[in-house]
Amino acid sequence: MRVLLLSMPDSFEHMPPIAVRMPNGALTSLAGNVDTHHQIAVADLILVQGRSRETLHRLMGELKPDLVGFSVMTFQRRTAERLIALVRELKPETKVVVGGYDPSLAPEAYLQMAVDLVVRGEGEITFRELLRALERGDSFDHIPGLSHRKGDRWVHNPDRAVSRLEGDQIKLPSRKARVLSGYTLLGRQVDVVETSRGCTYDCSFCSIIEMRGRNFHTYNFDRVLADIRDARDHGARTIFLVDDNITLNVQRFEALCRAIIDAGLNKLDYFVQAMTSAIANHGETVAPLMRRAGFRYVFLGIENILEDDLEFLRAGAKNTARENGASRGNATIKAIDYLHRNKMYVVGGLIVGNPDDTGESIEANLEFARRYVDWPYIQHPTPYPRTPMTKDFYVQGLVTNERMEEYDGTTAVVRTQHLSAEEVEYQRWRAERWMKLRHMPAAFRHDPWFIVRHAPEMFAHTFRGSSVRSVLGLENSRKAFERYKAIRTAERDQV
Ligand code: B12
Ligand code: SF4
Repeated sequence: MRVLLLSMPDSFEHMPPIAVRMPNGALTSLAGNVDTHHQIAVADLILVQGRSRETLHRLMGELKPDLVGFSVMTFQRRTAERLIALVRELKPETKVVVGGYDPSLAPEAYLQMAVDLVVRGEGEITFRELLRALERGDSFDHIPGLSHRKGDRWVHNPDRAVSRLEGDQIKLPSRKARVLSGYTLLGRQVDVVETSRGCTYDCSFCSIIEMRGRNFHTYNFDRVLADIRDARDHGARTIFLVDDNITLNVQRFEALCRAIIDAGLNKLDYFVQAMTSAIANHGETVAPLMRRAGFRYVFLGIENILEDDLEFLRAGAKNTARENGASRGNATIKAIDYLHRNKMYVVGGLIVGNPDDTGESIEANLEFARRYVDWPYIQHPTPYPRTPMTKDFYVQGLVTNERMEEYDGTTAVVRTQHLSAEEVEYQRWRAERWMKLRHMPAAFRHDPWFIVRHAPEMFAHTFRGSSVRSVLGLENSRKAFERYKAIRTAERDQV
């Protein structure tokens, strides 16, 4: 069969496409796990942002797919719906399948769309079985994890158990299936690699538990190293490890760093997301190893520096420093210190705008970010489908916006007991732009040519909506904020 797999072009404020165009790891993993006679093409539409329609038009003409698959996050739902309509218009007999976090956790949203099939949860095996059934004209009834149409009703097959990632149950991704190019992270070609799946924590804002339950499964190191080599051989100079929580087993993570060093793969740059407690409690050993393995930016899920907010986010445990088994308070500063001493940069993930937040509590978090983090990644709590937090926000009557295309994490869609959603977002936006600016010299030292060539665009993106007058303080910054919001609204409507 001829299959076209697409990820959506929408990006959010912290991922300006000029500097960050990351591949979607799900699609190449699907491509690597179907029977080899199928012709699979993977197109990450972030690479053609602003030209998605034309590109899809072209690819549909060239590839003439029998099946088109869409990988969708919640904030991309409207874009997906529009592109699905385009596929239908161009080739009505093509089957359409959707998968990823949004279709898995809110399948009901897709049942009204021109969609034939929904893959819920992990996709590799379900998708392989789906292609076999389509090819043979078999029934779909025995494929776990699949929702499908039967006459005018939808049938939701039972969930598929999560894969244990043992042996070659899940084969390596197929990067050669990609038909677009231009991936980048600050000017270096980037690729994504997984070493594990799952997490056993249950942070209230995170979709992972509803997606796959509380579990943690790992790939063996031979497979991980082969995957990194394959990414490198396809041109990558930077690797983003996309595990849900790679630091859940710190001993394993340390062994992985050693394996990367021993395999000579430490010339590549690595980006990773880590838990503060893991780094704080094991920093003495893990941080120097990370440095030697080539880790450069570490996204720390700090979430919030105030205990009450951490309790609401159910993120206290993963932010606690321990000594001799006893709790020693918030782990964040200790974790940051270990990373800085080992010359890594900290991307500080913070969530502001929780139910009890006041202007002062938000400012305390912003001040923390100014002082301690190298690159701010500050978001607002966002009620994604079926997370525990979503329930809490609805019970408290704090959800003010149900336009899913705005659920991108930097648009405040809930208010607090004390502040409007708009006020929360304004406070973050106003502060964060300047924090980003401060990181430019460090980025310049690593990738001078990229920064020289693109600094004006990056600056313009960071200060979107601002004018010379507003930067000099001659115009109220709320005017600039309104312009920024208008730019974001127009940008969301690109498809
Ligand atoms: C790595 C990651 C990122 C990375 C890299 C993204 C990339 N291009 O790969 C970065 C840091 C850039 C990122 C950014 C964002 N992310 Co993110 N990210 C993740 C993370 C940690 C892992 C995703 C991953 O690659 N997994 C590995 C792949 C193989 O698994 P998978 O994606 O689940 O795919 C499997 C199935 O879903 C299914 N499948 C997926 N697509 C399809 C398509 C078809 C056709 C089929 C059949 C099956 C299928 O099969 C796949 C293989 O089993 C998750 C989960 C988590 N713990 O936080 C969040 C997560 C996906 N991100 C999320 C969000 C919201 C974002 C942001 C909007 C903002 C934010 N909160 O950071 C931005 C948007 C980025 C943008 N486009 O501008 C949410 C999505 C929630 C939702 N309901 O939409 C998650 C779940 C985190 C959360 N808040 O709970 N993210
Ligand atoms: S530790 Fe990370 S992956 Fe695990 S539940 Fe919390 S936010 Fe999600």
